[in-house]
Amino acid sequence: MNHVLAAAPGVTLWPLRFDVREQAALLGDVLARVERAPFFDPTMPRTGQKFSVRMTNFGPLGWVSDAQKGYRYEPVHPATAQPWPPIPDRLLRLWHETTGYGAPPEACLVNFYDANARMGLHQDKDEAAVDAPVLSVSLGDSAYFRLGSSRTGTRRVKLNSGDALIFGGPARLMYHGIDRILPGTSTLIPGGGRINLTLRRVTTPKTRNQAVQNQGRPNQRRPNQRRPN
Ligand code: MD3
Ligand code: FE
Repeated sequence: MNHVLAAAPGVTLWPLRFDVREQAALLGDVLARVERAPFFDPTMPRTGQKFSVRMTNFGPLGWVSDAQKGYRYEPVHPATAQPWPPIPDRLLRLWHETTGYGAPPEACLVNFYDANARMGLHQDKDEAAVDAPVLSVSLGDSAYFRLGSSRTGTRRVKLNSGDALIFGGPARLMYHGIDRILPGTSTLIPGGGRINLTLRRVTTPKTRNQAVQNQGRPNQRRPNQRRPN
């Protein structure tokens, strides 16, 4: 496998995990779903200040934020009140291929960055399932990603269209953010900009497939799995 980024333990970068044709197919999956679940403008807890990033979600749960209730996961879109569209199969496949986590992701946050958008350093702490890694895929314009805190020191990593990034184990609660977008670095998204797709497990799963032990034995009953009556 062609991965590894020597930035920190638990961090894996796959440059160009999706080639240009796959990026176009994934963007098609995303834009078709965005028609049903349009980008909304999340706002900060208490102050109600807008983020510069616009968002939507796919999957059973979606990350939202507003002045009244703050950061949280919700099963429906804040504007349409409809369930979020399903997570694209090619992203579910990537999750199972790369994370080895024996349960599916529940949330796919879709962030849209225009040329001026950014995201300040933060931790992702709104998920009970901190044992699950976070998987992110970048599409469109490149961005400077920042990793680490003022306490530990930070590293800058350039993320390009088609790159996949996993944060697990000791890296799951690392500080991270997007310093800036590099406009005009990709022609993938009509009108320019960057889309980041972040897959997360939110709730602790009741049961997990034993990923490694079960590899290549898809139909075999696992030791702790009940027989149907
Ligand atoms: C490191 N998004 O939505 S994805 C976010 O490019 C977010 O849109 C950025 O941070 C973006 O919360 C970065 C990469 C990422 C996602 C989750 C992480 C890095 C992470 C969780 C823990 C550590
Ligand atoms: Fe984050």
